[in-house]
Amino acid sequence: KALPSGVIWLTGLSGSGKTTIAEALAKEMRRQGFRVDWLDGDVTRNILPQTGFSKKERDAHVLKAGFIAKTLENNGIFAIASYISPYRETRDRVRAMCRNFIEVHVATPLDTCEERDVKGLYAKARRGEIRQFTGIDDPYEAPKQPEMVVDTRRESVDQAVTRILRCVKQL
Ligand code: GGZ
Repeated sequence: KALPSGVIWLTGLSGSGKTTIAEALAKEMRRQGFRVDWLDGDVTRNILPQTGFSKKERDAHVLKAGFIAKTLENNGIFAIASYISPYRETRDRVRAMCRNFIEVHVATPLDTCEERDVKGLYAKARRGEIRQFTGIDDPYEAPKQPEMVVDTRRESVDQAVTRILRCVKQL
């Protein structure tokens, strides 16, 4: 049986661990013979135009990424997408474009993300140097029925990858 294609959509706060999980997942899936492409918010933001953080701009960014993801899926590739993608309705619009859509909520709580503050962005947001920062002065709407929830406080990256792969293999 041919390996399936699909879209694995990682959503969560900045610093929740989306990029780390996406990278490990892509590596493991390639090792297992899947054709994989990985789209990351931080990367596509610098490539796709319309890079601001208003609702309108975030929605446009997420929909463009969703369009690329579904195009990859239609061509036999597994797209792994890591985006804050804070708006539920917009994620659901992406879901509707795809055939096999696995929404993974990387549900690391705000206080943990803020404690880690890998890039110092939360500190800047608290000082008001960055506006419209997700979780601080901009909303994050958690998925209501994601295919999977990952809590990086309780689960290692490898464990999360293993569970996501189990979901993939049920397709
Ligand atoms: C949220 C911001 C902001 C604001 C800059 N709000 O964790 P990071 O640093 O490395 O990745 C985040 C990235 C957000 O890009 P996304 O494309 O994932 O967002 S969205 O889906 O909403 O389009 C973060 C950084 O940019 N960053 N300013 N105000 N994150």
